[in-house]
Amino acid sequence: MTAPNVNTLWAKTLVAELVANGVDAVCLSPGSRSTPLTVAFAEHPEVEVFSHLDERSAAFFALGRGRRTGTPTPLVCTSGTAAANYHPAVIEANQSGVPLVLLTADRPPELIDSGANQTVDQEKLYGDAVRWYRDMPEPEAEPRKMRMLRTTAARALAASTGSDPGPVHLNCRFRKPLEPTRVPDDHPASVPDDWAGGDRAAEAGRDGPFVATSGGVTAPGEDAIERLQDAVTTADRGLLVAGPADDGLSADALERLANATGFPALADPLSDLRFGPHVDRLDVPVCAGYDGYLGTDAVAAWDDPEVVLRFGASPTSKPLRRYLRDADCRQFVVDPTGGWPEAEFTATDLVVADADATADALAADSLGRADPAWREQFATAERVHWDAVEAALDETYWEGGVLADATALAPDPTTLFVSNSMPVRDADRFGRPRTADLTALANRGASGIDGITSTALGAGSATDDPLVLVTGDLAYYHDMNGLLALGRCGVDATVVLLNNDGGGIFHMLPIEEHPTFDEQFRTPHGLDFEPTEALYDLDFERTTGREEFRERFTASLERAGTQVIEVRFDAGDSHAVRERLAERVADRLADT
Ligand SMILES: Cc1ncc(C[n+]2csc(CCOP(=O)(O)OP(=O)(O)O)c2C)c(N)n1
Ligand SMILES: [Mg+2]
Repeated sequence: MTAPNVNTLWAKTLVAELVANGVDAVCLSPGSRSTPLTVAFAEHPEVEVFSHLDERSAAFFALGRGRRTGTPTPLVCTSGTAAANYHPAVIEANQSGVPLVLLTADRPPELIDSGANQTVDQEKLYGDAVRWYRDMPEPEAEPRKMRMLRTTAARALAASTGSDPGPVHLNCRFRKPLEPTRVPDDHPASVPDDWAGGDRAAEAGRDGPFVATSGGVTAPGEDAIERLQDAVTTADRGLLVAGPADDGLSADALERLANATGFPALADPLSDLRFGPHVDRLDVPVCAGYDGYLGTDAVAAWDDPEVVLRFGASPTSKPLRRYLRDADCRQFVVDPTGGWPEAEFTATDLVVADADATADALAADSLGRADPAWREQFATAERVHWDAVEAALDETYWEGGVLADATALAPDPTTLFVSNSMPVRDADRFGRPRTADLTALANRGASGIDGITSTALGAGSATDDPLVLVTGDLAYYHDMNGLLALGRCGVDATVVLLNNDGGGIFHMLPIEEHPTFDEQFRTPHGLDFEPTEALYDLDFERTTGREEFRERFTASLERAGTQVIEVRFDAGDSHAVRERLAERVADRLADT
């Protein structure tokens, strides 16, 4: 079959090559200039199509899928501001290393800056936020260009998923006709009758990818392993710190490293090491209450660690970041991308290598085990912290209590998405380690409160796990458009809406005392979110008190469909509970 015009040939070839390289889904948004790509994706039998009306939500949805799976879901939009609406998600994908492939349609080059409709400068639109950019040439039935097209598709995916994953942008220019209509033989967009079938790069392609790309794992150099071994074997007190990472240190590698060193492991909820069967298997404590005790006077009186091995991004917990800042010791940061994820500038060694490869190379030799008293200090602090949390849950309910309950009650397995602001911090401080396979995710690259719902639903669409989203009211408001994906993209979720009527996080800042605090920072809005039930495919439920929340949460996870469970709090009260708890932990630790 010969394509009816060169745009159709070009788009079909591009899509075929993406599919040959593993793409199996796409996020499409309506528009005219992108017609060739939209039709090629929509008609491909092996591509699952997620249709989004709002490009901003589309990009966050694709981000969620990429974050959950490590595989990009391409995005297609029309020219103009549509492409600019991808930008927030591109920034997040860049800063948290999530694969994303952006296919923006554009006009032919002579129309740039000409006053032509819906025409803007899309060249390098996302600046340095992409791993790779190509301004695609105009489609043409020409063998070398077709080979370039297929090679570019393979290269885009390789750049997006390689050792430093992230977004890739192909700006795709099309001249009319955009639809798959046959043009006369003498039309500039015509494809010669025998051409497409005759060139191996065009419709036929190859058996499999035109270019098969393979990456690899960056192994640590011998010098790095020697430095690590020297530091670890001579240390009585060491720590393993796993920060947020979608594909960081694995539980198996952590287990081997923890058992070889005897160092306590501090696991960020977003590290994938806070939850899972390994939690019971390690013979060192998997620490998760550190946000509650590292800032106390009792801990300040402990000896500093002598060595810290850090994996993943900078930890969510501020007390942990401060503790690492103040510890006078050797600090190794292991990062396969060489991204220096260390904003306190206290690292003494950067190891540019895969986390598991580094852990395994290190654990292969006998390292001598850390001082048991050091481990015991952490084990005791953990007990004090979690006892205090349990006691508080019996007495009162606060936003953090919801995170404690949601992480404790989520079925095994669950994909748990937590919004920025207080939900992720409360998940960090109150999400107790358990053996269930919870995949906790958040947008911590740029920590925006935009696109939270869409990212969560994207992550949920990519797995059979039940999906739980815990979000604040401003974040829920910010991405209400994203709720359309529930019905349109067939995603079910349990959404916990912590409604404290504004930005509760600002209570933690000195601005709380300033006269502008309420109007300009906390921004109480009084919005009633119940009407989202009538607009979107969801049931809206309001709860009060712990027991009712626990019942509804559990029931929601046993039901089909989406339930938004709103729990109302006074942000100041919740904050007071957090402070009381911190004091209690500090007092009890001082007594031990
Ligand atoms: C897009 C964006 N705008 C503004 C901010 C600044 N900001 C951080 S937290 C926050 C308040 C969030 O409120 P909510 O979602 O209700 O969570 P809460 O603070 O109540 O826990 C704001 C406005 C941001 N991070 N991202
Ligand atoms: Mg709020």
